[in-house]
This record gives sequence, C-alpha cells and structure tokens, in this order.
Amino acid sequence: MIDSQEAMDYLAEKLTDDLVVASLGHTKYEIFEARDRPENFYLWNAMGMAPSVGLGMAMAAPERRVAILDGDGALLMNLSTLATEGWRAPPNLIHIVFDNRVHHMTGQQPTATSGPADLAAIAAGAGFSHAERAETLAAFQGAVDRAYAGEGPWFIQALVTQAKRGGRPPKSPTLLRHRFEAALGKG
Ligand SMILES: Cc1ncc(C[n+]2csc(CCOP(=O)(O)OP(=O)(O)O)c2C)c(N)n1
Repeated sequence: MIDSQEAMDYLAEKLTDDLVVASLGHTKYEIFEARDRPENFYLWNAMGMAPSVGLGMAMAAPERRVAILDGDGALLMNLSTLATEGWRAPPNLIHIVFDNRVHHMTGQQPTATSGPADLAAIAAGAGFSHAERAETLAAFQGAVDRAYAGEGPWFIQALVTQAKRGGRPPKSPTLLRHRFEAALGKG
C-alpha cells in the first residue's frame, strides 16, 4: 500500500507548467497541501467531473501537459469518461487515480474497487495507450516517471492509504477560475 502523502508529494515535485485538475475528494486537499499553484484547478462538489474537465483542457491546450488527479469514488461515478478519454487520446493527458477504495469524504463507504473492479484494466480496455496499477511507492514513482518521459494518454491507478492532510483550497469558483486563466495568460 502506498502512503497517499508520499505519492502526492512525489507527483507535486514533477509538475512544471502542467495544468492540474483535482477531484473533489481528499485528492484535492492533498495536492493543495503538497503544492498549491495557480495552474491547479480544484473542483468542489462536482463529483466525477475532473476527467471531463481535464480532457477538455488537454484538447484545448495540446502544448501543455494536463494531469487529472482523481478519486476512485468520483471516477466510478463517471466511468464512461474513460471511454471518451481513450477515444480522443490526447498525448498530453495523464489521469491518476488515488484509489483508497472508499468514499473517504462522506464516511468511508466502500467503493467497487474494494471489490473486483480493476480501473487500470478498464482504462486499458477503453483505449489508453498506457495503463498501470501501482501497489508500492516505487511502482508509482516508476509509472509517473515513464508518463513524464513519453507520450500518453496515461492512466495510473495508485492504491493508497486514506489521506491525513485536510487543507482546504479556496472555495470561490470565481477566484479559482480567474487565477487559472491568469496562469494560462488568458486572464
Ligand atoms: C453527485 C454527488 N453525489 C454525492 C456527493 C457527495 N460526495 C462528496 S465527496 C464523495 C466521495 C468521493 O469519493 P472519492 O472520489 O473516492 O474520494 P475520497 O472521498 O475517498 O477522497 C461523495 C459521495 C457529491 N458531491 N456529488
């Protein structure tokens, strides 16, 4: 099992001018505490929508790498998005799921990945050129390194512990949008 903080800290170090869209759960709190930056677009309440937003970003900004940081519960709520990502297949897209196998935010109800659901296999079947499942920090780091060294779309399922960090990003959508647009030079 991967310590969620160590995984997110490793990823945060890799970011250059990448656009990041963070899912509504603890993934968002983790990346906010690991490395808040204007290029991070945090979703509040919009469960399942991070990959839909991130796919749009990747297609609209092909010159920038786009990292979708997702939760298992959120992705399972909008699983069909994997088919669209695999079909449109932007080479600048990396979709990482921090899979803690529960809905941590709402009381730790188990998700389908606590059972047989294999998100990496589903992503591969949906057309991702690379889809890996990481159960150790070394495997996660290796997958991230490979994703950063070549073209995607990449899907990484990281089996993580439940997050302990809980720092809250700004909640104003207007503020988040404006600072994101400014970072893109479109403000
Ligand atoms: C459509 C919808 N249903 C339910 C919720 C309530 N909700 C907020 S976060 C969450 C769980 C998210 O689970 P996961 O993506 O696995 O992230 P974690 O909480 O484990 O970090 C739920 C059910 C919501 N925001 N939207």
